[in-house]
Amino acid sequence: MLYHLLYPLHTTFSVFNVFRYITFRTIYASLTAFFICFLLGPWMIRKLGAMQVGQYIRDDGPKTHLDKAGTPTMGGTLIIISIIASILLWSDLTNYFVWIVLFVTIGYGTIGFIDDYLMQVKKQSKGLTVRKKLALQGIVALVTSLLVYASPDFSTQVTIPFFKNISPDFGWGYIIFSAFVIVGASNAVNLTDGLDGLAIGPMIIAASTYMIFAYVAGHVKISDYLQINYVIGSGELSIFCGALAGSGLGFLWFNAYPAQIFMGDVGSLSLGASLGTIAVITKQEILLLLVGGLFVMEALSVIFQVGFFKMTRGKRIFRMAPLHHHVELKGWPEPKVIVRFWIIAIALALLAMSTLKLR
Ligand code: 57M
Repeated sequence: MLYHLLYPLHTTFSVFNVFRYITFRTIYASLTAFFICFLLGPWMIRKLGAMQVGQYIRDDGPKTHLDKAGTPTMGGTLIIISIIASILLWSDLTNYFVWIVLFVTIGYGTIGFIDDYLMQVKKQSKGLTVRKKLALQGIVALVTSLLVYASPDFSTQVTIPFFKNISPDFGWGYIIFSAFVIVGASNAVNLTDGLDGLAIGPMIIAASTYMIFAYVAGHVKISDYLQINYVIGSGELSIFCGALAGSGLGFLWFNAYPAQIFMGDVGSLSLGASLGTIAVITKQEILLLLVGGLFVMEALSVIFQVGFFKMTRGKRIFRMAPLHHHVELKGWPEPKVIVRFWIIAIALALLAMSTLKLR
């Protein structure tokens, strides 16, 4: 809104010209989302505490988690509110992609909210069944993918990192592929969200990385110079990535070990889905495997553990899946696991950024 209200004034006051720049609006979108989370965090924690929206802790996990019982959860609601407010203030609201990413964020946030609400407020032990949750995720992902596919001139070619000459065209199959990326990203972030700051840290890193990719993909000259797919209008998504990273930082203030609040499914599902959608729109779909490599590692540890468990009727590869539980049970203290996993996420993001030149 600020963009629409203030930029037109540049003809009279040249200072308002600054609102035209994506870089300027990205920085202020990050700061706006950060301050909303940071300032409303204490109120949210009190409110959720008063409503007794406290985390139930399973007793079959690492015993160190039992002390966390009653920690307010569903903090993801604040993350989503801060992102929406910041985007409405700083984005070009005529941009089609901004609305698509808002749609998927709110859609997955609603699925997560229902699940959390059933478990934490209504005190139903299971929340939504896995089937119902996956079906809802699939529907929102397919609608999102259709909207992306329908955008003018959108290429259905998939970018293969490090190989600029290989980019298979999936045609209409791109809709299925993109829905798979969105559902996968959302669930991988959800599985990672099991230690204080473990999901939000790598989320900030991934959002900051895609902030650069979105800017490059939306810039006709830089994308041409770096031989990256030019996606008209995608630059505006750097502002979205900025809001994601900013709200993540504001949330991390309270979610840092020892956490005063958890994000809940409302946070983890929506953040993962928005990241997946941004990867699709910026045509860096496969690169998400590197940018979000930590989420991938965690998800793979579950896939291998469950597969092996079923095949061998009860044998395990890891002491417990996801991977963070395995290392916890090996004796790594929680803060060490968190920081080491962040280090891995940063290293993978740097590797992903090298694809801007190595191709
Ligand atoms: C949600 N939720 C956390 C919090 C957070 C298939 C299977 C691997 C699924 C997996 C699962 O259910 N994963 C998804 C993980 C939970 O956190 C809540 O959930 C939200 C995210 N959705 O925001 O509201 C707990 O995580 C801890 N936590 C923190 N700090 C945070 O900032 O400490 C979360 C956020 C919280 C808190 O303790 O209560 C969770 O872990 O439940 N299931 C599992 O991860 C289970 N693994 C398992 O069963 N492994 C089996 C294999 C064969 C499937 C095995 O390896 O043998 C483990 N999780 C738990 N106990 N809690 C193991 C048992």
